[in-house]
Amino acid sequence: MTVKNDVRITNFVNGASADVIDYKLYYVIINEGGGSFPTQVDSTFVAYKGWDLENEVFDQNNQGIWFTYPQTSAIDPISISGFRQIVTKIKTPANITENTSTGAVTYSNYGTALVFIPSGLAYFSGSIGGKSYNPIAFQVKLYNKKLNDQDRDRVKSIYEDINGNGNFFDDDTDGDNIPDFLDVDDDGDGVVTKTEIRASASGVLPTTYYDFNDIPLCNGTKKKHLDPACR
Ligand SMILES: [Ca+2]
Ligand SMILES: [Ca+2]
Ligand SMILES: [Ca+2]
Ligand SMILES: [Ca+2]
Repeated sequence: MTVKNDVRITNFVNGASADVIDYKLYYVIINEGGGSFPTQVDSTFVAYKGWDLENEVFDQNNQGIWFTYPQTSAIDPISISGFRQIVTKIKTPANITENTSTGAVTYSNYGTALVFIPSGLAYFSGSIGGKSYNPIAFQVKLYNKKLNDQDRDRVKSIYEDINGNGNFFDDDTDGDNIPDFLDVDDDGDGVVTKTEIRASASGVLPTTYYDFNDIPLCNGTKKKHLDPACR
């Protein structure tokens, strides 16, 4: 498939990488998986093995490690663009079971793929793997995922890709350059989203996450938190 480099300079809407090249990402889905696809902004628990062109393994994790994008702290592991983009093409396991006596976790029917990543979507001139400007290959296994609410406005990030194109950085309802999934006041009406999505009848703050469908509409059309005409 042809992809763009999704590396960002900032998390603002206009913070995309200056790299506009079309890259070819070659991949083989070994098993699609029996669960569900993660989005760009979900946390993913991934086991992987990476090879360079000399067929040497330069990085490997068999147990799985959590990746969160965008990174929430400097200690989060950094994933490369080609790696991130392939993980959204496979599904989580159909079942995750833990052996209560040994603690061993078994993932059944998880998504796994093999991907060849051109250097522009990999470490580029970085030192990981020690091979600058070389393409690399990864096998990835998606063991689990977690939905996030990056801006803590009680609307899960998966519901903040308003135009539904899989890119969370191009949705900016109020045009203030902060994408909706990172904006505490999505429609810029001065009332924060987590207040605005209160059920209008009770006025009570949701104690758990709202199902997106339960967020009240403004004048029967747009969701309240996305329409500055209602607050
Ligand atoms: Ca949110
Ligand atoms: Ca979008
Ligand atoms: Ca905004
Ligand atoms: Ca608002």
